[in-house]
This record gives sequence, structure tokens and C-alpha cells, in this order.
Amino acid sequence: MLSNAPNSDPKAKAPTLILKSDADKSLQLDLYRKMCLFRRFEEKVGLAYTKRKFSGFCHLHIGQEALCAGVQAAIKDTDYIFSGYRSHTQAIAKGIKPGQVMAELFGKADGICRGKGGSMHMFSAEHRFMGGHGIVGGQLPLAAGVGFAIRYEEKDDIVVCYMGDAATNQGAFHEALNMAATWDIPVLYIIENNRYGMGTDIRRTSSIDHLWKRALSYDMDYSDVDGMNVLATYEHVTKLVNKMRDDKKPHLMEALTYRYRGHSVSDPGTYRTKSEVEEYQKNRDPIMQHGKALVSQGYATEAELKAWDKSAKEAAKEAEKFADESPFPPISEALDHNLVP
Ligand SMILES: Cc1ncc(C[n+]2csc(CCOP(=O)(O)OP(=O)(O)O)c2C)c(N)n1
Ligand SMILES: [Mg+2]
Repeated sequence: MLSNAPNSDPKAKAPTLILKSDADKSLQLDLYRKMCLFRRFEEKVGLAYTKRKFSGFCHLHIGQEALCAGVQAAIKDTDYIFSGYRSHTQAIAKGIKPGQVMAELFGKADGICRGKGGSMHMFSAEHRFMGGHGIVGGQLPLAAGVGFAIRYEEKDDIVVCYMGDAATNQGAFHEALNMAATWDIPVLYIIENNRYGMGTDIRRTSSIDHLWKRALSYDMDYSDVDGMNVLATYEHVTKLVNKMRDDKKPHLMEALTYRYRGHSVSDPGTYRTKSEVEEYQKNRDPIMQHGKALVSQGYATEAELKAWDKSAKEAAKEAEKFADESPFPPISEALDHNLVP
């Protein structure tokens, strides 16, 4: 298990960088480009929010890109993703176009839910992206339900269900994991442990030092991974899902990660020090780490890394333009697609 459990010692040393991987070169390059896109997209979203292009809640994923990119590369298109409310980039990773995600944020007709889901409730059955859930832990039992259907229909797919660290203290977490373990339901439950709930250090709300220990209560398989390292994540999750497709058993994976921005856009961040944030940005940043890995393997030059980042900025700009130009949905469809009697 990793020694840098964030909930036991925030000053613990970062794990050694993985600078070599058996993953093929084109995949490794793709992971870099994806993370650049996720970062630049979320920066654009943050700016659009401050320009009041949309309102309501908005939770950015900046700093946590490696997990999203690494997991997505390890699963198949037919697998399902469930997530919480910090899910813009997970929707893009699952194949939804950045413009459709941005238009959804802006409440526009070309949004993936025709502007009715917004930041916290992206959804696309076609992409098997099952939300976007605003209720902390609400997605966990739903993921068990889809996993049950997969098993019942004897399919080969698996379900990936992301949650934040604070969600592990919810009743729904325990009920869902107990059921998944009892019935052998193929759900990979992933804790995105970014060390804080809304503003509370996980050490103040959890009695254990490693959140994967929760799996012991259900005799469920468990592991942890350095969620700031995309190659480590990709390699680890690939092994997990290969096993899960065979044995159909659930797994609880704790990914150690960190968010750079506030909990939501309205968070002044007074519960942590500036130097803690800077330490992650300087020494653990997922894009920086992976860039180093690519250069050290001779897969890319510094100039190429810069060019890919530039393309990511352009893609984020295009997504915003698409959303700006999309019309608002007509008032006549205000009650369509809603659960109204
Ligand atoms: C059932 C429920 N309780 C409280 C909230 C308010 N709330 C929104 S986010 C949040 C903290 C969740 O933190 P975590 O699970 O660690 O996810 P992160 O924001 O760090 O990604 C809380 C308490 C909610 N949305 N749902
Ligand atoms: Mg958290």
C-alpha cells in the first residue's frame, strides 16, 4: 500500500515518479493530451463562471486529471461510469464532446441534457455516462443496480463508480458496498481522495488512516493507487478490470489525489495552507509528472508538450464558442424530460 496516505500524514513524501511504462507510446501521448484538455477545459469553465455565463454550483476537477484519464483508458466504451458532481471532465473522458458539456453548463439546447442537467447532472445513456449526482453518495446504490443488471444479463461489462472521500461516511456507501459484495456485483468503486470534503480535512471525519480499509467490513477486494500519476493509475486499473470481468466481483480502490481549486467556485479555501497547495502543484502535478515520463522515455520533446497544451487551449476555446452560439431551449419544452406528473 502507498505510504503517502493523505489522511495519516499530509507531509509524507510523494511516491517515486513512474517514468517508464509498458503502455504503448500512442496511448501514453494520448493520456497527456487528454489531461491537458481536461485542465484547460476546466480553467475555461471557471472563467466562464466568473463572467456570469452560467450560475448555480460549479465544482472543478483541476489537479485530479490523472485519475479520470487513466481510468478511462483502462476500460471499454461499453462500461458504465457513475460520478458525483465533480464530473465535467469525466463526461468528456467518456466520449461526450467538450462543446456539449460546456453548452450543458450554460443551460443551452445543444447541451448533453438540453441544458436541463447543468454542472452537477450531466447524463448520457448513449455514452453510458450515468451522471452526475448532486447528492453525496447517491450514485453508489444506483451503480450497484446497473452492476446487478449486467450480472443478470450475463454481460461482460463493468461499472465504474467514482465518489469523493467524504462520501465514504454516508449510509448509502455502506449499504451499496455490502450489497455489491454479497451478490458479487461487478462495480469498481473509486474513492477520489482529495483529502477534503467541502472544507473539512478527512482526518477530522474518518477514524481510519486509509479509506480502502472500509472494504474489509464487506470482505471486498481493495487497493490504492497514486491518483496523481496517470501511468500508475492506468496500469493498476487495467489489472483490476481484467480480473473483474472474470470474477464479477466488486472492488474498492482508493486513489490519492488533490484538488487545486476550492470545493466549488465560491470557496475561499481557508481550511488549508497555501504552501500545501503549492507543494502539490510544484512536485506532484499530474501533467508535469507525465510530461517528464514522456520526455525521459524519448516519446516526446518539450516543444511537443507545449504544442499539445496549446491545442488543448484551442479546443477549450472552441467548446466555449459552441456553447455561446447555441440557443437556449424553447420555453415550450420546459416540462419535457422532467419527472413531472
Ligand atoms: C447527502 C448530502 N449531504 C451534504 C451535501 C453537501 N455537500 C456537497 S459536496 C460535500 C462534500 C463532499 O466531499 P467529497 O465527497 O470529499 O467530494 P469532493 O468535493 O472532495 O470531490 C457536501 C457535504 C450533499 N450534496 N449531499
Ligand atoms: Mg474530497
